[in-house]
Amino acid sequence: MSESLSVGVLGYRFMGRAHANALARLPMFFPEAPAVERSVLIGRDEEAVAEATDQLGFSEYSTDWEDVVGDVDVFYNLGPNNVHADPSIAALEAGTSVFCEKPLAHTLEDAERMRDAARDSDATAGIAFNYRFIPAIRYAKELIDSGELGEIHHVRGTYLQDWLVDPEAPWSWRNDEEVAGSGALGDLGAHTIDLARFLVGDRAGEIDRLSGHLKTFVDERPVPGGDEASLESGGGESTETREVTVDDAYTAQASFEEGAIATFEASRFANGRKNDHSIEIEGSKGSLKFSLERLNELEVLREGSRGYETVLVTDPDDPYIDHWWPPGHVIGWEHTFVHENYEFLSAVAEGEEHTPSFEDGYRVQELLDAIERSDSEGEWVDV
Ligand code: SOE
Repeated sequence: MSESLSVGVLGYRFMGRAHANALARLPMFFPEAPAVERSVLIGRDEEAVAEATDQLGFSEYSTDWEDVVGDVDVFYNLGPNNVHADPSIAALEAGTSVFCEKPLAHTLEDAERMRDAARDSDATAGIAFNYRFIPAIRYAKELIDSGELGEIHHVRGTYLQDWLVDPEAPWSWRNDEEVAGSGALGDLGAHTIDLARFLVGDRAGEIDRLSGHLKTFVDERPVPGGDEASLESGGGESTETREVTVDDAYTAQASFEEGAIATFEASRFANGRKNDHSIEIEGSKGSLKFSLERLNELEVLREGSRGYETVLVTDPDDPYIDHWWPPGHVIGWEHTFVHENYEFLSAVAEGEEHTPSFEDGYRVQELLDAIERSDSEGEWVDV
């Protein structure tokens, strides 16, 4: 391996910018992180990828992932869900480490192939569940692991957005089952289910039984522009419509092996909620509440106390905070990407496994799949 890690990134829109920003911040704020070269940016639209290459600070671009995955030390797969499997598997087979956006794949079969490829490869494979890397979430995990909440009884997770509540909001690949696999369920629910597993899994075990319900409120939407780029960005105008083949919202109830029970919900129709990812956990001794809209805070109920206290998680000894600003100088959504990139690239440089792994991504995908099965069969399913 060369002195610095060369990185090839597939995807240059929302997630491409979030990860490129993280890579640029690392040497400034995490000087102990391995050195990284933003080597190749990959995309199908040559003009757009060339422009993004300059903007995001990459050395060159390619329009074909097959030319890149064996030539770099690390491959980031930030493309739509149906292009997660083949490029990631090819990279792992070539000994290239892979960081893949969530959900792991658009089908359980592809997720299984990816999990197996990661098992068979000596390279590091990680899934980008960025919300695990919020300092307040790490703090919550420490409280739960140290037994401060006691036995876990309840987990309640919601991820609420409203960008599709307007029936004229444009169709995009996120509305297409063949590309995305599912809608709010895979895009948002994957985050919540991963957080639940991360936070309480060591005490409550895995989710072993669940029932799910999926809902599509608007089943046809106007197609913008016509080309791929405008489909992604929502730009352009057209009178054509296209069918929505995924859910706009889901709800699920679940039980954990050790007896805790959970409810989960995500929606793109929660009018007034922009990007609110919340999790609440109640245990025999204490409880906690977290909302992404106040991501520097954790509400904690401690044993013997009459009410919740709000803990501002910005002290130097809070996870990752010593890398940023003095106490009370809050951090934001983009910092979660810096933290996860730091952990992932450090694991790559050390030749170690990264958590969350492709195995974690696969476990989440099994649960997403079980929620869909439960909805279509109309009954609880064992996982
Ligand atoms: C969807 O709107 C989305 O961008 C997700 O794809 C991300 O994973 C989530 O973090 C924010 O919302």
